Amino acid sequence: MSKYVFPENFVWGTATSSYQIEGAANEDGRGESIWDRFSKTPGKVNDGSNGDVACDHYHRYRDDVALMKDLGVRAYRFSVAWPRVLPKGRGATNAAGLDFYERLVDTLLAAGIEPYLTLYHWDLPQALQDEGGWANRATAEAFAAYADVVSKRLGDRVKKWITHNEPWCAALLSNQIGIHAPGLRDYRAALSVSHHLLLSHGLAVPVLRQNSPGAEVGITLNFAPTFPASRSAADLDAARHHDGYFNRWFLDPLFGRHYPADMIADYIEAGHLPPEGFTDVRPGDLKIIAAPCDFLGVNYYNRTVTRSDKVPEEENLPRTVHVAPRSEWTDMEWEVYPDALRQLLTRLHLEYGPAKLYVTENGASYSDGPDAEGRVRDERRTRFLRDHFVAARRAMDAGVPLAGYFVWSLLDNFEWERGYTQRFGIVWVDYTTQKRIPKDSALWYRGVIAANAVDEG
Ligand code: PNW
Repeated sequence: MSKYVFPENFVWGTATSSYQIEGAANEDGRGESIWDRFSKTPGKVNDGSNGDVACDHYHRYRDDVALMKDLGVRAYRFSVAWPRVLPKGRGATNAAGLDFYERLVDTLLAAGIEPYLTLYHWDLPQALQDEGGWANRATAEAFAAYADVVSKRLGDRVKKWITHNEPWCAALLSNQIGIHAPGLRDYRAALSVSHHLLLSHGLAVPVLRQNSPGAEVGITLNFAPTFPASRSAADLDAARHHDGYFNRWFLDPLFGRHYPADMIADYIEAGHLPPEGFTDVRPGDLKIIAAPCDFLGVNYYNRTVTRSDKVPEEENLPRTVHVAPRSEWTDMEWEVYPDALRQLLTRLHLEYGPAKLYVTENGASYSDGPDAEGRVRDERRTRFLRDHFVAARRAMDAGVPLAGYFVWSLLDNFEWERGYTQRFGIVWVDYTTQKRIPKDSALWYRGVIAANAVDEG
């Protein structure tokens, strides 16, 4: 059995987001968000639920911070609900909303837990959606003004800022595939959204630096490392396209390149962009988007194996590479494939060279609940986390400047279009009583943090 020791000061954390845990959706002046509207539209969330109550964290944040303290967690990544702070998205601020995040931050600091604050984890004020949402360039300006309000209030105490969580989801999953709020299916609009999200990030970076001296500022992307199903030219091209769609489309402009030319060509050919190209990009935008950051946040859950739909499967077979047998899948039907995390971190380091990286989300949905003694034996989650920690540690051996790791999620919570049917927490939540039970994986995680090391099982 080998022991993987992590560097001193490695940041062990947990992560959540506002709409998924807070509840109190109609309290203390919070405005409506696109997720309130979406989840209350019949047919959008598979169990018909919404975030009105969720984990009631808005009222129980002190207990939740105490829980983290007990686990020895050093850092907590959470998000601010924009409509709590600015109910209409811009203009008048809501004092009670800012007060809540100030209480949360002060409670964290008193517990010795460093706040990592995400400004946008998908709960756009509905009032801004009514003006076109992120497809409207003005929303990027509104975001910078919102960043200003939050960082003016908290910038003396919060020193880690994440502008956006997963712009691929906020753009494509939400506006092209349409299974997240606002639930549109319009490829062209989705690409406009992607640009305005990145632009808003670039506009916010200098604002955060100004209001929070000495802070680290970054952005979190979600990644799907892409593997072609075979060595056929068609499958390789499908992998190139998927990598461009999911990963490079966001990475390239953030790291000072143009949007990928191969993707612009594919999109023009498919009619997703006009023949003139990506006309949303105005002179100067790319420079704004490429504002130097202190870190890149990496959310990793699974890989993608791509197979071209242009070629009959049989024709690929003679050159098919070995695709690992699907040893295990989580309840999300996501393949468990830890080594892709090592490969992903190494690739990001070699091809883009961010100053620093954090895994800002990684975790697994498994339904295991309390047994007769009230204990949650979620061995599969422990194994999942352990194998991914080892993969990350091996990337660090190869020189990747990984500074921390945030487990998704602290609590079972509202899993978007899957409602409460998926449980990602290392802490069980009983949604009737709001009782929390640290699962076995949480107790195991406490040991990892205390030892600053993982034993390979
Ligand atoms: C992330 N995909 O969402 C989010 O940041 C979390 O809020 C969420 O709870 C967590 O992962 C688990 O789902 C994703 O389709 C949703 O590739 C969908 C995808 C990726 C990430």
